[in-house]
Amino acid sequence: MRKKVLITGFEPFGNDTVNPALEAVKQLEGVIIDDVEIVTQVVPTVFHDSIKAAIKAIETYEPNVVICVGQAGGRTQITPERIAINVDDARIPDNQKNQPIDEPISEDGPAAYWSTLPIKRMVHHMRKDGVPASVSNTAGTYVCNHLFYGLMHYLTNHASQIRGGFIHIPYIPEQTIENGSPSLSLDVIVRGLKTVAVIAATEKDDIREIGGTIH
Ligand code: PCA
Repeated sequence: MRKKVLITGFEPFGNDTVNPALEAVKQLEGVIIDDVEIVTQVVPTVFHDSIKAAIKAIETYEPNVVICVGQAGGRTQITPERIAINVDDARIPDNQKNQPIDEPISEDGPAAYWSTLPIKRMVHHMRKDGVPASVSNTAGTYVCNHLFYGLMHYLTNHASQIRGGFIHIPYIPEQTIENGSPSLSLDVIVRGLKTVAVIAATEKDDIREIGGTIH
């Protein structure tokens, strides 16, 4: 039976005019790999509006799996996030000039939600395919963590059979020409996200493999 994976990507934010997540979703729209169909949604880099856009897409597409993707400048690998925490603490304003500081995302929500994607299995398969990848234990406290928390809060309360999670990706080379930050080519990022989509859609259980961090 065909499985549908919704992948969301953020618009550029801060000083960037490009967001690799947006560039990746443009290439992933409509891709079909075996029995897995990818649909995509662009989301604004704005607190609350990003959650609304993702929920609207979930209600429209009724996917089996939702994977939200955002840029994590400075990272060297594709990083499935383990956990979303219930706090907004913005270091820079979002694209609508909101800058919440130490505010809960949901007043009555739990402190955190786990990703319900098989994060270590996704890392394992990306690495096997030559794509640099690791599990991340923090999605930060900006709009990405906010969307991740809002997604899991919605899925927990409305549609628990849909699995969801978040993946941060590095800069692409065109963003790092002057600043010397690490980057991954868009081709490699797209390849990694295709692997992730297939694994997330077809494998429910995670694997037990060393991959934690000391700090
Ligand atoms: N990255 C930001 C928000 C949008 C994006 O792509 C973050 O990590 O919060």
